Amino acid sequence: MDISPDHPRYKSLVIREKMSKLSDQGIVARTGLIAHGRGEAFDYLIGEKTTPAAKHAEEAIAAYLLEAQNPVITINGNAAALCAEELLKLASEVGAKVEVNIFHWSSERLEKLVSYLETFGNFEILGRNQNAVLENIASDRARCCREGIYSADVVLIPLEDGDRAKALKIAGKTVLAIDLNPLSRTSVESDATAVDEITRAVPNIRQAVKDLKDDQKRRREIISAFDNRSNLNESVNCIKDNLTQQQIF
Ligand code: PTJ
Repeated sequence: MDISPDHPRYKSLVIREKMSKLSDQGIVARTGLIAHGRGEAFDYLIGEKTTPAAKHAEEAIAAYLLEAQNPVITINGNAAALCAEELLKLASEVGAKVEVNIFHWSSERLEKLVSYLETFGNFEILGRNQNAVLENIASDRARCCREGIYSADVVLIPLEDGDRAKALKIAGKTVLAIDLNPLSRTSVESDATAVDEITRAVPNIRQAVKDLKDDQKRRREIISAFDNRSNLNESVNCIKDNLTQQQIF
């Protein structure tokens, strides 16, 4: 489909087309398109920009990743379609492993996603050999890699469902999320949630990694001062403010 760059929602339409194509290829789950729509709706409500609260959470996520002993970034169909290259760059900058972990599970889809990520360069992608099971999770999403998610101390889970965020917490991990919905179980369960669109959030986290790389004292201060619940409240307040300012009639 030809999309005119003059269209006021050009970027959104281009991304939708890409998601749709990758859904045909089996990279994005069909319900991933619905999840994307929910994300777009929340992005509208927060004003389609990084809020000060999101910036603050992105700094905390960078600090947690740099302080981790064994960080892992998990990638599902939506995250791969929207932000693969940036997520892989972030992983190499913080020394994190990358593991494909999907909700709509089939060995064929897992292979497709791992192979898709491998086309972005010389990155090691975990996921083909799921030899461990995360407890307290009912779906196939419990399958994971012993050398990846299973043994990680800090896990970044972009665009995740709430069950898995909770299971990772119960397993004693520090959970970092990117989720446009400040009310989602994932957002609430996590230790730090960036309520931001993934393609804005990941470059911001990468910038914060650059800024904090050589400053462990500052990283520790950021982590100890960060309160996810009050940060989420700030995002909710931002939505409220946006709505009260938009008096259409
Ligand atoms: O590839 P799979 O099989 O692992 O499936 C992936 C999806 C995303 C379908 C699966 O994890 C799922 O169903 O997720 P949920 O429960 O719909 O949660 C996804 C969350 O991501 C929702 O809270 C959305 O608001 C949020 N979201 C969607 N698009 C974006 C987003 N957050 C940030 N940036 C986005 N572009």
